[in-house]
Amino acid sequence: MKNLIRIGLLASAALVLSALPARAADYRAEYRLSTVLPESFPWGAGGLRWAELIKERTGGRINVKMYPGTSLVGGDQTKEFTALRQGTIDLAVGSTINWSPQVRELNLFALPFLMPDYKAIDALTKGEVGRDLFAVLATKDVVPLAWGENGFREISNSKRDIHVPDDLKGLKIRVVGSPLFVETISALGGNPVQMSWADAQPAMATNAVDGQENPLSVFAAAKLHTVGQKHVTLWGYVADPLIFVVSRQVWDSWSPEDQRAVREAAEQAAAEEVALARKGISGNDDEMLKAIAANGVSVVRLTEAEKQAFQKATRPVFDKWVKLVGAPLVTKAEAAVAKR
Ligand code: X2X
Repeated sequence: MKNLIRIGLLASAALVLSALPARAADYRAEYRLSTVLPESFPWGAGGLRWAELIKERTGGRINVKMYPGTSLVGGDQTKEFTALRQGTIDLAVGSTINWSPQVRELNLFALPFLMPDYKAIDALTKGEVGRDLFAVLATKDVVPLAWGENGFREISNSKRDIHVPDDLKGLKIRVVGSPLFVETISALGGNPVQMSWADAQPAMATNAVDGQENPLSVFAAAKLHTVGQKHVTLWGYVADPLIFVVSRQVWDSWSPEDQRAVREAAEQAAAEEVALARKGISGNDDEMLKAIAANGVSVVRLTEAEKQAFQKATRPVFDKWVKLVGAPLVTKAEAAVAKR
């Protein structure tokens, strides 16, 4: 009888314990958050803000440290997603471009001229397409939480203004990530050279490459005019969203309360990051454009008619990649853009 009572007590104690939220003692002292760009860029600022909000909202139970420069994978940003799956990285704010070698659907955003304006980006990330892509990511050992933004990628170079595809002839343009970028620049007559962001700046400084393509927020914060980039063309051919994710294994080790806190922190940090990424280059706000021009950079804004020549030249690449991205997803995206 005594034994039975003892077993009963032990069993109920175990039940009570298992119902308690995971204790901070079970948590790691530090979780590693990867980004490509540091806090002087909207991207890194977003990562840091997320870490800060996580600390605040979990009462310090979850301590996240940001590692910019994709330093956890030796600067090779195309290996970031694999490192997340393997446990070298716990959280990330990553670009769709850098993860596209492992998640082919993410090439969607790099289909040339799919998204004509910011409303089009929002129509995709905030709609069914965004949810579909999160569902794909959820099958690959990560928990996607929110969409951020790197931005519309504008082309720059050290040699001349670009108005027509022919102006790209012979220009060596640094590109990153997916072969889709190599094919797009090639289709326009340029010479694409694939390399990491870390290698790109020295390559520009030494004229190993003539140009690159990145959002204006990146151009400005990285001071690309100081590495010879004196000509920028606003063509908005592609935009790369950012995705806030946590590795599935790490996520599962957290209590439901803490998971909620981390999700809400991601949503808030991402919203703030998108606003920052668009500051000075969208709506009526052209402060950043003016600052770039004031540094002696010639800024060319393509008219819709001028854009069409680039769109036409890259159409075969678009069509080829529809199959790789998945035709139903592209059709859904095109419909969402059309009715934005
Ligand atoms: O390497 C780039 O061009 C950057 C910083 O924009 C990305 O990581 C996609």
